[in-house]
Amino acid sequence: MKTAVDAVTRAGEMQMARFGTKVRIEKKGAIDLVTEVDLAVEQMFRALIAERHPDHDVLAEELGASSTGARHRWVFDPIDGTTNYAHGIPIFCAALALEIDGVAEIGAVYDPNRRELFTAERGAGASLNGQPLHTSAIETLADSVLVTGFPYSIREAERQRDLLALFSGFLGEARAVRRLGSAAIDLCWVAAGRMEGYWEQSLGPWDMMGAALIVQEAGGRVTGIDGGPLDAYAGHLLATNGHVHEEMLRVIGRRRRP
Ligand code: LIP
Repeated sequence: MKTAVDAVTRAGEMQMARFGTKVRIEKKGAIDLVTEVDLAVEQMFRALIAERHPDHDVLAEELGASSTGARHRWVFDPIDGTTNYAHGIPIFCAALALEIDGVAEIGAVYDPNRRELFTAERGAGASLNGQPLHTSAIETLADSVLVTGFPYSIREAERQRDLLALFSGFLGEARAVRRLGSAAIDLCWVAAGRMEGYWEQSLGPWDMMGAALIVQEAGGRVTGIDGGPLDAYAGHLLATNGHVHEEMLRVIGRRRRP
């Protein structure tokens, strides 16, 4: 956990040092960006793990995976919310998980704009800046604030129609729906009881793995978007305070094509 906290807080310092300045931006796709800060933060992270845990593997968003077959694997997103970061929108973070034998055992997310450090260890609860985290007690969708995100493939017509059908379905059922641009922050705000449910498809494991554990350890429920067991490598999930999970699955069942 010390390595996890050191990694995400150091990442946050590097993010803020260049935030709002002119940074080099490259396109991985039509609307999928990567900045020089994403790359620098990931290189810092890889050096930190190589120094402290040289026999561990790393999987991170920008530079891929080392695969030595180690039991321990760090899964890292150097900037979750890169589009926000590149446009000067202060909603981004660094997010990581530590997998042991394929199971996420530690999660850590640091939001440097609000100086909020979210952590969780499987079976030991979740915390925000050292204080226990709990999901909200709201029991109905009509009283809930939800949040989602859209994949970089959103411009594909068929995909867009399906995604907007789901979005409008929840608009008609919930108090409000938000789209913040950072999956890990979306998940941590569900864990903190600020929102009641989050769903998204086509994510990377680095976007969701650590923060999904934080929701679970804060008393929430996390499944695949179809209600099956969560698989962070399948790219889709539904995370809630537990109370509204079944109601959200019913809306998804009506609105989502398999
Ligand atoms: C982003 C996610 C966000 C999603 C974006 C993108 P990135 O991750 O955090 O929830 O809607 O499409 O995947 O690319 O900023 O690390």
